[in-house]
Amino acid sequence: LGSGDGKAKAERMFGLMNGFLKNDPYSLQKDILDHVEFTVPRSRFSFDDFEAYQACAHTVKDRLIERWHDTQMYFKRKDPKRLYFLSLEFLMGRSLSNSVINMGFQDQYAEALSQLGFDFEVVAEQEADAALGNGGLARFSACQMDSLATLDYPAWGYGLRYQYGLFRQVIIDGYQHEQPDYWLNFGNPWEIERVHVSYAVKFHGTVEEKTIDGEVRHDWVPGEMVEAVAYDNPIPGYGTRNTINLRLWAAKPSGEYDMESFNTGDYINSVVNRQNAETISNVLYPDDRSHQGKELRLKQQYFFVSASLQDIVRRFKDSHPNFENFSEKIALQLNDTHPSLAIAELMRILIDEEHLKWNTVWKIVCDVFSFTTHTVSPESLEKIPVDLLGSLLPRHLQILYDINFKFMEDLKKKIGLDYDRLARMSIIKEGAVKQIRVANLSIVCSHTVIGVSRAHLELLKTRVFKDFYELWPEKFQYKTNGATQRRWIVVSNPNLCALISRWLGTESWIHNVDLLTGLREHAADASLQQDWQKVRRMNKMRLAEYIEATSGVTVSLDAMFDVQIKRIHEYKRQLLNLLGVIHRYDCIKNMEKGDKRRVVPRVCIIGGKAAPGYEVAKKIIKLCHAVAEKINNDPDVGDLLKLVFIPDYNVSVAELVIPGADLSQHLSTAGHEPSGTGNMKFLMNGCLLLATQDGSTIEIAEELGVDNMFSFGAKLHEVAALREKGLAVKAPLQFARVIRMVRDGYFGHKDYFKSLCETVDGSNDFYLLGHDFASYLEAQAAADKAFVDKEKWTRMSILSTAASGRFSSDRTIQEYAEHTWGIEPCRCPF
Ligand code: T68
Repeated sequence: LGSGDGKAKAERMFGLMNGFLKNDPYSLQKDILDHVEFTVPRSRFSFDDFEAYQACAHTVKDRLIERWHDTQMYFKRKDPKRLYFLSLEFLMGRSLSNSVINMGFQDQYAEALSQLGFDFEVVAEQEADAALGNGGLARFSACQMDSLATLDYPAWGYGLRYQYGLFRQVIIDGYQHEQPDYWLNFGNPWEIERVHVSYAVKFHGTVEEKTIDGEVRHDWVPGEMVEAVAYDNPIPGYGTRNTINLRLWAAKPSGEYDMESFNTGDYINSVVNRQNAETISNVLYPDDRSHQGKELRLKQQYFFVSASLQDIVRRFKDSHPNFENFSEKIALQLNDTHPSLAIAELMRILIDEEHLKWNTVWKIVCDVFSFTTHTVSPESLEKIPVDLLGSLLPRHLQILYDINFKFMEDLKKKIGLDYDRLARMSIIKEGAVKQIRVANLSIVCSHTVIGVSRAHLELLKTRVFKDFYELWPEKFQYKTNGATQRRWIVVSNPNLCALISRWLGTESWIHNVDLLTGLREHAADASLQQDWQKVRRMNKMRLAEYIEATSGVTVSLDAMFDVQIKRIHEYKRQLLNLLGVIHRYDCIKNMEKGDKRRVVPRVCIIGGKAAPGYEVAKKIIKLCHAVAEKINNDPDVGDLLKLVFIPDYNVSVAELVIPGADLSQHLSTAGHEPSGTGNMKFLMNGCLLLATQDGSTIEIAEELGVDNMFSFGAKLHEVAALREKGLAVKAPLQFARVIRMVRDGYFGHKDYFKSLCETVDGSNDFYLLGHDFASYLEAQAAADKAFVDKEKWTRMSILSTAASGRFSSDRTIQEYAEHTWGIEPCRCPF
């Protein structure tokens, strides 16, 4: 805190604060009421659940800020190597319960609120999800932030503060409609607006070359300037004071630049044009790949990386005299290719603004970046039209050409004049429309390229990035994804959490999740089994109430709750699930009355959003509703089979659904799911998996034993062989029969479903639904059989939770920290 005057001042300030904020229930109550009265502001004699939530959130934020300051001050003093995690998407969900639990004030808050006449759970449910992301990639970013904070790593996340998150899904007549997600409408008590932390981000214009002292300098004169303003979101670790930061940028009109246009006299239009700047951070692009080549998307990407890098370089310069040890002090993680313009931006800043030499900067760049890819399909790799980039970011295009020229020269020395391979590996794709291959750029300029599961790395090595792997095998690694047990057990399944702690005799598993293996020895214990079943039934009850409220369907708690929740996509094969349901229905319909007694009752639950432009996915949603309509109203079926679609699937809905699931389905065609993380969350919660051998499920099966799950479907090498044969596979008769039912209009909407049926017809059946159908039904039958044996099912359920330790994002983050980023824990001691 400095010396002399500074120190005396600091001591006086500290005295005035009277120590840290107090966290006993009485102090919390007082603080909550203060916020009700002065922040919300409502009268302390009259406020509702939502206002209680707002006030409560502000008291939590105050405490977070305190810890945040301490942590950041400590980082500054210690100056450890820092990680900056760059991601265009974070699916944070709700913050209240998570923050209170991580800070350790859960009981105090519950008591404080209860004495004020409120229920903590009800208050927490008032919070809107922060849905600044699409799916797995974005939720994984959020899990990683929790683990980084908990493991005391000196890290920050950077992203965009979208005004509208992922669209809300509304179902009308069984069809998906998209509505905007007005998540900031009632304010966001969690964020801290930093009006003083802002940077100008330039676009368009021209690049002028000047020679100064014999050196060529590039002066980019922009045609447009937008201000990036920081909004900080504190992320508390569990069981530590460490609180890290997620800094999100919002676009605002630039203060200085537009004087000229105002002087031209068209005042109104000038104001309107300035305001247009804000559109940059307006809305998250839904992942339908159609955004490729869109100017606004490119602007978003550059806006966010430019502001982040300006901020990172400024912070570095604050405490370092020069850039000599930049790469010893900073690791930059590219979360997929979306932030990869950061490479060119760092080069631009260091060369054009800091006047470092090209070779020096090149070395820095190659030492700081690591790149994780979350895709398997070469077609979905991002490409930017050269013309678009040249017009929006003229200086960056020059830099990219320079990088590519140097890379191509080096490559020729290594592989000779193999023009096909050179063309494939080039960062610039030649052709009628020249394009930048962003993945190639990311690989060339990163020290490490990371796959998200072992199987994913194999695909990268042998298919997606084969040429690069052969050139630089040492660059390629895998770090299997994970999920944080804090959110996915402690917050979302408190009863299971308490039960686990009781049986393990400790709560330490919450930050040392390997301890969960300790449950294995008790898996057959009758008393644990009984408690386990009780907890699971309570969770099912909660889910059943939610189903009734959202879809009007009453379900039996004795039925197996069978869940598939994730983005709707052909490769994830929700259609296979639906065809299985139709088959089950058909069997029940054709059964003798007496045989029905042997049917294991099921509630089939599907949830997920379809990208707005993805027709096939939207038809799958409609089919689900059409089939549900028929089955749920058929008196021949009753409680033996129900089908429900849960609308507007998001993080909070997942928190409710996952703990209540008996069985969960992960049906991707082998070789198509890079990792998957939903499977891990179900596993943690003791839900059995019915899955293909794909992505991280392969590793789950190894950890759990394949006998403890229901595995089916073509394996990776078989998929390849089948496709080579031109998919000349005969689908089983049952498959043809269920398809015919849909095609012939048994569920109505005959014309509408025609093209959907065609997607799985013979040689069109790219995702092999026909081929896998028989083994899928066998796996389903095995699940039915196991479910009837309560003792066996419960044992498998306990073993699932016991095997989930390896799939914690704590393990993932520790591996990244040690093998990729080279960062060490820095624990704030205050
Ligand atoms: C997912 N990818 C993978 N992408 O599909 C999943 N894409 O297997 C994996 O577990 C997860 O990433 C985490 O590694 C995505 O979620 C996107 O959401 C996305 C968004 C924009 C553009 C492209």
